[in-house]
Amino acid sequence: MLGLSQVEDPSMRAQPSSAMEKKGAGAAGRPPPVTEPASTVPWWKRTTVYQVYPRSFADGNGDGVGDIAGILGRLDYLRWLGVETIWLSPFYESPQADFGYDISDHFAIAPEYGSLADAACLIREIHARGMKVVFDMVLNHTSAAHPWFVASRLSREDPKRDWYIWRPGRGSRGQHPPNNWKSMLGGSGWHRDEATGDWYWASFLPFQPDLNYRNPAVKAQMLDVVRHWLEEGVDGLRLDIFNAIFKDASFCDNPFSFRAVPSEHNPHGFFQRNQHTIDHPDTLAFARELRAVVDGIEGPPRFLVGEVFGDADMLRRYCGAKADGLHLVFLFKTLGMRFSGRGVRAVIAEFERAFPEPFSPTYVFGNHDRPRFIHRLDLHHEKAKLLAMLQLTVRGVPFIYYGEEIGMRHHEIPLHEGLDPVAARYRFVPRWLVGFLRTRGILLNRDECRLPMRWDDGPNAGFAPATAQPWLPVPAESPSLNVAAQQGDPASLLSCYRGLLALRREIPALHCGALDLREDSALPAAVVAYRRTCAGETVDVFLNFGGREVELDLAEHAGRALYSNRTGEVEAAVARRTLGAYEGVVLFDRR
Ligand code: TEU
Ligand code: CA
Repeated sequence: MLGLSQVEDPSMRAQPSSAMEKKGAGAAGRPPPVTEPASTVPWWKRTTVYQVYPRSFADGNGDGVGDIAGILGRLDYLRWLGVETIWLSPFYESPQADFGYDISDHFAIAPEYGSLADAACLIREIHARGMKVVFDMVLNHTSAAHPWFVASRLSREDPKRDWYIWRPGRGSRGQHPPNNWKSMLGGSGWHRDEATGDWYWASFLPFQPDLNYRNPAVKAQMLDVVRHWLEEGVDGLRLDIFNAIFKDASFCDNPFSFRAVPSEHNPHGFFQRNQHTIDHPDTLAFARELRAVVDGIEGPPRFLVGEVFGDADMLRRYCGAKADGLHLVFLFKTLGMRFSGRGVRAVIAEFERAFPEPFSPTYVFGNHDRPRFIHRLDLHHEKAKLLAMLQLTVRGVPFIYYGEEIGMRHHEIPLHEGLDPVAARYRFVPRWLVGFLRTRGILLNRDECRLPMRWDDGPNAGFAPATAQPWLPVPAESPSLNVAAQQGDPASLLSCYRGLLALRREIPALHCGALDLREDSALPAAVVAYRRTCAGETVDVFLNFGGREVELDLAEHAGRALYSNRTGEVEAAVARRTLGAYEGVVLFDRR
């Protein structure tokens, strides 16, 4: 068998962490680093990414808030799991009004998460385990508490005035916003400021004023921020609402639209087309400029992944016509994907068409803003295993959101109890509408998908010591919905993820091969089938999205190895005549 058991090392079990003691832990008991397969395909196209939301991952000092020390204590778990790249949501200095997406100092770490030394230690320890690290970067806006904005709002003459987007209001006393532009959350994105009576622009929430990239000093400063963290050893950056960076300089009104609610693949809404506020040609040019900066950094290649919204063709434009823009963009269409043979085939076909080589699609089923996908699967772990098999055998970079590997679900928290500023903004929305939007992939209270990671069945699910009060609730759960319970169970969702991650790592056709989607009328409609090929090696994948057993003659695969998501084991293909409900199989040649 391929080295599927290679990382089978009991010392890699997650342990209740006293992270400080683990910090700087020596090599003793540490698994060997992931060996880089020789390949001409850049690492970031072959990698698997795991998103950590630091506030909710692990609390190292017992104050109820996740922190860097906590993450350090869990790195061996991530290494054991077999993910290759860790993306961390922001932990820079911030008033935490949007839990880190409101930065007040890009060069400092918020004390509740740790220190600069801790961040350096984290980068080092991730690298020591053969993994890569991606930081989150919010270029579009800062916190209103950032010293730049504090200065900017003081007077029209302040040297920092032009660092943000200020306009006089309309009407005789400037009492109306400068134009009709709406923020991404609906309602005017213009906010009048007392000191001068002028209005500033904020694409997201009022305390997140947008920077003015038409001012060369702003651009230069933010490029310095980017360079700084890459030079500190960070392997990539995830770019927050990158589609909003440049606004039209004419400040003309946005045109009317009948669309009420924006969606994953159509960001227009609130009854306007955001023509002048998103996807500006200058933002696309900026993507290329950033790419050049990143490519110019010494050391191993780094990558940029952009959070942008729209249809696949629009998104691809961010990668540059000559693949000279952002390396990757999130494709959120999967979040609304129907769990059916047809639904899945349509998504793969669209991504393959819009992101042919040398571009690469991404496969995302959740993040810190979205409902947890497992609810679309009726909390069914066998369905989740099939989804994992799709995500980890298809062509594209998979992004796994923490907890997906154990089937963590979201829990309903009423808007008025929400700590999320988006929940506060929508606190008068009736409960039925909140529920409806949730089924449509929109979370008005994002606390629901940010609940503490479930490490074990003990107090606070092992996220924080028993005496601590976690920042978000730790709801009662089934005793098997945690890492410790599932690590010991070969039939668990966690074991399935781990097996698939190993398979993907070890078979080049899976992590860098071409994909051929089979549109074969002889196949049952519920079955999605594709072939991955790389340097003469072929791997075939069959995924049954139906709840019934289907016939599948694998005679032509006689002699090959077969890996099933149901057993997590490798068997001989020849004996197979059927695929069970929600069963997926990967067929490959043993070496
Ligand atoms: O999110 C941008 C965004 O538009 C959505 O994902 C939004 O959070 C969601 O539709 C609300 O229901 C990014 C970050 O991912 C998010 O956490 C930040 O709050 C936001 O930007 C501002 O920085
Ligand atoms: Ca803490």
